[in-house]
Amino acid sequence: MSSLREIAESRSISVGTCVNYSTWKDDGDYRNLISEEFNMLTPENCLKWSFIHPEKEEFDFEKADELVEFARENEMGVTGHTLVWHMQNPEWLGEENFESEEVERIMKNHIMEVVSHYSGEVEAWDVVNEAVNDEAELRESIWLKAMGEEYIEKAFREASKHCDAKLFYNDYGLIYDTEKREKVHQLLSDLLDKGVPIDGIGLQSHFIGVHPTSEEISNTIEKFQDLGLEVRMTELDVAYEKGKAPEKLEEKQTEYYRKIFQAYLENGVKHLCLWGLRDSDSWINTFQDYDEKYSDRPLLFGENGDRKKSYEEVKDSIKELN
Ligand code: 9MR
Repeated sequence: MSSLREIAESRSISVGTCVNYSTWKDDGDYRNLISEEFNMLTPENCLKWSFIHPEKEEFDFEKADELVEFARENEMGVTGHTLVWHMQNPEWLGEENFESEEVERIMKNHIMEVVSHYSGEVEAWDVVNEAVNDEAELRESIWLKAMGEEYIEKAFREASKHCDAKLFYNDYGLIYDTEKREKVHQLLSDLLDKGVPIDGIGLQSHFIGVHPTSEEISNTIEKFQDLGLEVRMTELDVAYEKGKAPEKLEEKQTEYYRKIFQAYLENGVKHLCLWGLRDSDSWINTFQDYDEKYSDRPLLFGENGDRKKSYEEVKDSIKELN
């Protein structure tokens, strides 16, 4: 039987998952399943600042290099996640009270070092991640504080100087939170008018507890495509709120997975990435109290690596493409 990867490749589609470095290092089954079933990967954490830039004058590329090498050996694309974010930053960045000019210099230097290190290897970068908060305002961060809104533009311009990778803005909630969507749309539209080099938008699809309709997914994709942006599905998982989880959870989830893929694929989205391989690998299991709030089976593979029904549905939805 053909794998998800084979079906996707026969339709020129990229399907990916995020990859956790420690699990990857320790678990051969994890590695095999990833290279068998996916043709794209996103390092889950090890390209983030706290891992790759642990001290002001020190970069540590070792772990991410191993994942990139694995991707190369297995002919998989790599998405770089992420260059500028408010989370998972190293302590040194917050400890010293850097002047604004210094913060800008540090940010640009980080982008230059990391992006040039992976030039030709990373196919797309999440340059700026989650710059807008749940109140649909620019999110407080060391970057906003030092540079104002211009940090976003500066980050994209810097990245474009050092690689030919596609440059993405990546965020969550844009499909079901209309205010946030409007804000991000306006932001990107203004940046594009100014000639800022942005190639696309990653729609994180953490449908934890919220399940947008196919129409909402389609409308969101179209809205950003109308700006001339490439839309990618990033970070997909489907978890129900405990207590509100439907009785026939697996059936519902399977149905929903199919709908999501159909909506993205029908709108011409060619890169689709899940946020985790097996249910037991999901970030939801260890993030804050999410494991108590949400059902613990959000992905396509069960904890033993068994292929769930949603896996089959996803494959079928790609097969339907001509
Ligand atoms: O999956 C990541 C988890 O291992 C980290 O602890 C967490 C820290 O915030 O980040 C998770 O990944 C996030 C991604 O980088 C950005 N979008 C939301 C993802 C889930 O929180």
